[in-house]
Amino acid sequence: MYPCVRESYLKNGYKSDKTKRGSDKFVRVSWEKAYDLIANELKRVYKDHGSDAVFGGSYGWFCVGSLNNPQALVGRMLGIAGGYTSRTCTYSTHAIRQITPYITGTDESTAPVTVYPVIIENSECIVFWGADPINTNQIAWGVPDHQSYMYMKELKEAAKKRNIKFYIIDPVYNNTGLYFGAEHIQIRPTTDVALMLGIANYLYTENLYDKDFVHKYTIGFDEFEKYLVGESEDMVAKTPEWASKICGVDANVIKMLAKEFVSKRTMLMGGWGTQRAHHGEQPNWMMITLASMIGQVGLPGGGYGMSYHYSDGGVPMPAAASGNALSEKPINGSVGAVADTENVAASPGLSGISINSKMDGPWKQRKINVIPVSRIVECLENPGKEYNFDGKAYKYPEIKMAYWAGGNPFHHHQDRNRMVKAWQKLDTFVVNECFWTATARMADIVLPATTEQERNDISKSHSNSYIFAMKQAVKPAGEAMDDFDIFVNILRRFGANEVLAFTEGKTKMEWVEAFYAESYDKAIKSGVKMLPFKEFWEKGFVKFETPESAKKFVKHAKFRQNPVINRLGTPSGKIEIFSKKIAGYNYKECKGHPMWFEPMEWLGSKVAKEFPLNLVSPHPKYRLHSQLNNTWLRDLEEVEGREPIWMHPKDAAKRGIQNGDIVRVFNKRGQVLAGAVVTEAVMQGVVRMQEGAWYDPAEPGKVGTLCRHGDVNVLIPDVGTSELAQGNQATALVEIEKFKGEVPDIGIFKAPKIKGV
Ligand SMILES: Nc1nc2c(c(=O)[nH]1)N[C@H]1C(S)=C(S)[C@@H](COP(=O)(O)OP(=O)(O)OC[C@H]3O[C@@H](n4cnc5c(=O)[nH]c(N)nc54)[C@H](O)[C@@H]3O)O[C@H]1N2
Ligand SMILES: Nc1nc2c(c(=O)[nH]1)N[C@H]1C(S)=C(S)[C@@H](COP(=O)(O)OP(=O)(O)OC[C@H]3O[C@@H](n4cnc5c(=O)[nH]c(N)nc54)[C@H](O)[C@@H]3O)O[C@H]1N2
Ligand SMILES: [Mo]
Repeated sequence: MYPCVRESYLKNGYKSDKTKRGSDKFVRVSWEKAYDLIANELKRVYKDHGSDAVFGGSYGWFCVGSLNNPQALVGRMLGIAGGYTSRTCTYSTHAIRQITPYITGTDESTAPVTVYPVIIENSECIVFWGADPINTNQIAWGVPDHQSYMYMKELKEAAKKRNIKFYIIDPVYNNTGLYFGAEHIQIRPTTDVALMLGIANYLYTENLYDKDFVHKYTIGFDEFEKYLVGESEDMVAKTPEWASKICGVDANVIKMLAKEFVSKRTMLMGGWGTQRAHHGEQPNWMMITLASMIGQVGLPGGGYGMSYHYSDGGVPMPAAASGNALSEKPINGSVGAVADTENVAASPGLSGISINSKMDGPWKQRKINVIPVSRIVECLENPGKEYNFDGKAYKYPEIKMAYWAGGNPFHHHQDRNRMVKAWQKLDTFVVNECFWTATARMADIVLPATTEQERNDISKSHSNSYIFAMKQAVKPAGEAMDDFDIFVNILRRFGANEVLAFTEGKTKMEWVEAFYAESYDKAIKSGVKMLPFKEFWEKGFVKFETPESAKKFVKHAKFRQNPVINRLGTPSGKIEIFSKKIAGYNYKECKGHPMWFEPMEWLGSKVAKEFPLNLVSPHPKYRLHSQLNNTWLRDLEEVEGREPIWMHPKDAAKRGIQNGDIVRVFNKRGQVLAGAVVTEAVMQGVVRMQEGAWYDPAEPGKVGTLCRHGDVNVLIPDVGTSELAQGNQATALVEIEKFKGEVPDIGIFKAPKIKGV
């Protein structure tokens, strides 16, 4: 409701006691006071430590809207004020997005996939591999219009008329398995590469794989082949029996899957659950290798696709997105469609405000440094340390101040206790938020930001079928301000030119109109009709028709037709089962071809003796990450006010735990309370807690304290996937016991007491 400052920060500024973050009282201040504090601190840090010392990478989600994109705006503000350290990659697709451009020349997390109408007509076997599209398509990067649900329903109907076999390869029988009545292949977490190798080895030794495809469309199979049969590296043949011991899937089932995949038109639908893991670079690489051996890449209904679960992937779309649609904000803000755009007819998109857009004059020279997004804590801990990333060596900058707007790092980042400690290295932490999240409570200065209901904006649906007028529905609560205005007011403390560089002389509504005008011009040029702005704003939306051609799109069909003319964007122009480039980096944990590497924590590792349960942390059904956790939606799932943890009946019985018990989940990194849900939907040895439950420390700011509510990231390790992607993980080994003693009340959903209110 009001700008607030932490009490000891208000007294001592950047010299305040940082260990009090989280436990200190907050004091209400005026907006003018808050702006002064921030602008002065920015100036001090720039002067004493340089522009790298300000972290403005501000990763995370936020309300929909092309203008009020707080992340882009905070970057834009800092870029004008004096520069900053930003970030590259996302917690969503860290590994897949770094590895796949080497393999197929494109970021497979956003590359278009064979569309549903083609699947519905042609596929005979559909494999949801670490994917839960029925759950995760609920959201979109933009306004979700949920067209994928219509198609998934059609697919289910089609399966009644002709035989379509559905498999789900997952430690959990998820929403999608349930919806399609899929056969569940229970796999131990983070062992997918072993299973794929077992299938590949069987196809190879039984002579069932497509030699012609491999020969014509891929490169490096001969290197991989040696590894597959045990003539290189570990000198072990990757037989189904070998794989079975690692992944827990019966060797006969592995052989059955191999035969299924080559005898039916098979679509491998890979989610991103497999790559959010130690060595997360390997699964997608190996899946593309396996699909190549099956040989159906480029055929209708066969091959692979790695975005069916996200933002209406597989839905035929009317237009190329020129705005922030297809990917989650690369750092320069110039987001948009990726290389492979065969399926999109030219027509209007909608652009949004971006970090560097039209920032001319002296501001162009401002320095913007970059770190891989999930290495933020490592960076805070190790200023000046050298690290490898994607073939190059870098040095971590020394960060003194961080500004977050749109995102909840005290939910999304791993190893919470380590993070709480690392955060104490910051002189100053500023947060724009709409709610009293765990992150807002760790801030020195908190500014109340409006939500999309409280302001005007414009957005498109992810499927490109609509542009929406997002009209203000209510007045801002309390003294809340739009992020846009907050940054303008900070820049006023720098000068009129700085303000002008930020606003470009436009009011917010003029920006909204300008975004529309850009699309309008594109539409006119490509012969598509659009209403003039005024009429659009009145009516609330414009709709675009999907061209028939988009309903026939088959991924890699053109490449299959002619791999010389339609070569891929890799050095060889083919699918690179062996990558000379990657091999040349000489990384220990990511070599020239896909391989099985033992993850740091899995059911086969030593740690499992002490912590025998493998925790997975998928995306929540009734939230967008941590958003909406402070609403009645909690009542739909929580157990005694705690985030649920799913456990197999046998694992529960062994520990004397019953459905509905409050349990303590712990490992060497930390401890959380959770509510037991005893169910066979999760395989034995595996437990499941969704990401995003609000972090509720019993003693805020204290390292090692109990989280009373069930923030899974207290337990997940913060170790990079490998030197290639430096990505984040989402699994861990844990132990669970019935909670003894008095159950503490939840504190996080009550707003803190504020002095001066
Ligand atoms: N263990 C584990 N951890 C994970 C994952 C996992 O699978 N397992 N998934 C990872 C993934 S893929 C992601 S994308 C991240 C998500 O992590 P985040 O994107 O950080 O999570 P959200 O809860 O969506 O946080 C968005 C915050 O922005 C605020 N907000 C909304 N609108 C506005 C606005 O207009 N202005 C401002 N200033 N603030 C606003 C909301 O109140 C909310 O607190 O989590 C990652 N963390
Ligand atoms: N309702 C809802 N939808 C969302 C979001 C949300 O917060 N809520 N977040 C959105 C965002 S930002 C993103 S990035 C996407 C995330 O999309 P994904 O990353 O695909 O989603 P997850 O739920 O993390 O994982 C998908 C499946 O992988 C399984 N899995 C986990 N580990 C393994 C493993 O080692 N092997 C195998 N085979 N399977 C495994 C999980 O059990 C789950 O069923 O979802 C988006 N959609
Ligand atoms: Mo994500």
